[in-house]
Amino acid sequence: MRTLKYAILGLINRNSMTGYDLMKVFNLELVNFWYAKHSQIYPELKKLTDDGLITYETVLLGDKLEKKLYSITQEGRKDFLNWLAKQDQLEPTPKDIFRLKTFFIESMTREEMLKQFYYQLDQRKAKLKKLETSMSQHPYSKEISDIASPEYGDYIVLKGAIMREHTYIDWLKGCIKEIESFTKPHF
Ligand code: FER
Repeated sequence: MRTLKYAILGLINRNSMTGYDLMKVFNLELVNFWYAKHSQIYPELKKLTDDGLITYETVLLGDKLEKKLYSITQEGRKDFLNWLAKQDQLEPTPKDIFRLKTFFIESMTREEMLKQFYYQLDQRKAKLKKLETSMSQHPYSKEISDIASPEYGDYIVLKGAIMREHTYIDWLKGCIKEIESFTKPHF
């Protein structure tokens, strides 16, 4: 499934925008949880246009610069809403290098284990702090309380991320505590 297709349709469904606007939203908002390469976005816009799911008008920006302003077509909106309504099966657990290393922990010394876990813990704490800062400034928690707003979607995604990081941190701390309390002679 071309998920990027739906990310783009979803954004254009909110507002008509140029490729540049779209890129900005990707870089500022979606990038938090949905990374896309710049090089993928323009070809996808072309495909969506060719398929009649979006259309564009050429607008003049300033004196000379022509830009394509994309809007969603009726067919595009139908496709997007169908995709939204579809129920998704769980995907396999995303790959995580640290988890794989953890699996092979028996080949590390106790010192290496702790070093690795403390480093992950530092990074996770920093990430959580960033997320919590975003939450404290989030427009939904401040002034909007309408679940039918784009801000609500971002807010609940962010809330989920904060909960996930708390759980991850608890797991790291639990492992550290266990490793530190373990005193087998060969350590
Ligand atoms: C945000 C929404 C989601 C945000 C971060 C996320 C920094 C992170 C999501 C994740 O890590 O799963 O507004 O702001």
